[in-house]
Amino acid sequence: MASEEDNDTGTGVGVVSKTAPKTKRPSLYKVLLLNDDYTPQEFVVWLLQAVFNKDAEDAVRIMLHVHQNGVGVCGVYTYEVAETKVAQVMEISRRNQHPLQCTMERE
Ligand code: TYC
Repeated sequence: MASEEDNDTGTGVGVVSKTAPKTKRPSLYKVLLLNDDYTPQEFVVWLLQAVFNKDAEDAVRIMLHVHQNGVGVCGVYTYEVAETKVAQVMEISRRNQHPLQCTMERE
């Protein structure tokens, strides 16, 4: 493709244009843990540390919030990360025969 830069037939007058780079911020998703009557509290605390990288204090706080309120936020992530965390929670819970449920919701 011919341009001002690669031939000698131009007028010597060019157009400088600059468009701002479009960096669209990704949507974020809350990963929600649901309460149930059967999953042991210690398992939920362990899971929050293993899957969501919470320290022991935060893990206990989140577990108790879910226990008392029925639902709680474990973390906020981009779509694919949130999807992976939900899948990990469901799989680890299933393997341990706990009915623990986890979902995600756009912020
Ligand atoms: N309610 C459960 C119990 O008393 C503990 C629990 C907490 C279960 C949080 C699930 O997401 C949950 N053993």
